[in-house]
Amino acid sequence: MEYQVQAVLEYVFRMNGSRRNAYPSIVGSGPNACILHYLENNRRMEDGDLLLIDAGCEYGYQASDITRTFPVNGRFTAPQRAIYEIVLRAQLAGIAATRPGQRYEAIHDAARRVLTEGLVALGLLPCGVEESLAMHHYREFYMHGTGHWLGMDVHDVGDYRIRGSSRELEPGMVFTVEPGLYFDPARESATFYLREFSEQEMLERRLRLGATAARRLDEEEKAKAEKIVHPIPREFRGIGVRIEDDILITAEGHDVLTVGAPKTIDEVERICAEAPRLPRW
Ligand SMILES: [Mn+2]
Repeated sequence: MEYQVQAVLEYVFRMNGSRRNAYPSIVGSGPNACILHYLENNRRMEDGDLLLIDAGCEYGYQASDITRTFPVNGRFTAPQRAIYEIVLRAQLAGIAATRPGQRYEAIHDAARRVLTEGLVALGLLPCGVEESLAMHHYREFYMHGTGHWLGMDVHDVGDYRIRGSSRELEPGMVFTVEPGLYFDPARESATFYLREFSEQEMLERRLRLGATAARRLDEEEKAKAEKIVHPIPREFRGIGVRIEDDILITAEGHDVLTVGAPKTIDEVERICAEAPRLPRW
């Protein structure tokens, strides 16, 4: 059961001196990997499922926030592997963009470009890479941001933009890099609207009009735009993958604080095949 995996994980946290979790553990298998804030953790895992674990302990009053996605039977299927590789490439591209002086939003830009390239290559988006980016079509399968500040709280305080422009990274800043892709098990197709927009514009509109009026205007624009209904092949439905690390900006570049957690397909499959190593009481 998912909650039994949660119990083992939190046992390891406690046995290593962490009194609390940084946030409620997400242990989502199969279709539950596609639910961003899944907290029930009450499903029986099945052969062929992916298991998405987003969990972090608090230690010395500092929060951590790590996500890894595992194949329940120890081996990724071909479609799972294809999606995992795209998310991993996007995550590495996001991390590679982290250094002092870089804009915070460069991380999201790098990650969504790689996700879009991968989705286009798999035939999951109806247009080319540049058009898909300009129209934000990746959002059908990647509906969250690429990270957040991390500190005494898991979504720590701090501005992401100052006077309208993205903040520059400075040594000592800590944040997460966490791209993902999610394919609802019941969704046979996605609707893509042919209209370009900038996130900056949308942000300003929301500030100017308020969330409700901005959403209404957005719906009106969508209704007027041309659209393409594009199929989602059955083999991808029900796949949810997210990979998340914690990054410290240093004087020279960055330090991946969670580098010890297996991440490549080979590393993940290898650790799935190993005998458990639980701390003893
Ligand atoms: Mn996070």
